[in-house]
Amino acid sequence: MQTKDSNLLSVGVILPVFDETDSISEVTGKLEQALGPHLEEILIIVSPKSQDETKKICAELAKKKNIRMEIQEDNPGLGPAIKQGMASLKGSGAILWIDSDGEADPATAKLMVEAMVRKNADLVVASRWLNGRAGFIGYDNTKFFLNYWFRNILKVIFMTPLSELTYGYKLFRNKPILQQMNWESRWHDIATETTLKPLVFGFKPAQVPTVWTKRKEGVSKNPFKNNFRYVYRAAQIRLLSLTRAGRRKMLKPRSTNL
Ligand SMILES: Nc1nc2c(ncn2[C@@H]2O[C@H](COP(=O)(O)OP(=O)(O)OP(=O)(O)O)[C@@H](O)[C@H]2O)c(=O)[nH]1
Ligand SMILES: [Mg+2]
Repeated sequence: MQTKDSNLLSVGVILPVFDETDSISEVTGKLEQALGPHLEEILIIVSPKSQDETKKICAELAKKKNIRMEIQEDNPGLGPAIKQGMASLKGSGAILWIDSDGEADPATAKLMVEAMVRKNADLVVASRWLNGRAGFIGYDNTKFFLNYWFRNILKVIFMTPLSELTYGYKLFRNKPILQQMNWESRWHDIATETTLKPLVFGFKPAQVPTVWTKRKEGVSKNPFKNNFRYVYRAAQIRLLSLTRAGRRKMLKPRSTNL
């Protein structure tokens, strides 16, 4: 599906929601401003385990012209929510993933679209690291330290110029191969899987600076043990990327497009 002007990159947005409340409409409102005519639709994927107030807010928002809501079909976990969003937005020119908890800055989406068009990039990540420590407002110190070293190691192992490899906020060009990818993560490691796999399959990367600000309400659904899942996922992808058979395993069964 394209926006009215066929020269415009049409962006479908995946907005995963679990128990958030006020931040959801803040994010959608700011995204509408940031993306302007590029915005095709915002797809809210809401966890069925969310509180009633959350579901009510999402249903109310979905009455707007360019907002749609789907209940997450495969539970639990953030991974299947993103997988469902990718499939549901298969007609969009590009797919943006942004969280609904208010930690990501929706204004960055404008820079991401501009970078994709100007640099002819296939994957644009919002990078907190391009702003140094100032890119993380209210971030836990231990997590910052671990994240710093983990992404340094990943940068070397995956030989990529990207400074951000574990964050969910990113824009994908919706190339056919993106829809063939076999997203395996059930938990928050989907954030690293959705950056590393496109890199393995030759997506041209770009990055723009952003600032992460700790949520003002609700709680994180990302427990500390997920850090180990990120390590496992990255190691698995690197190993699979070494052989043709391994790369085939990263795609849905019976795909021939390698
Ligand atoms: N649909 C759906 N959304 C989820 C699920 N888990 C988390 N989310 C949403 O995904 C986004 C990221 O989840 P968070 O728990 O904030 O995780 P995080 O931002 O990676 O971790 P922190 O840095 O600790 O905040 C938020 O907007 C959540 O509402 C889930 O199982 N299903
Ligand atoms: Mg969060």
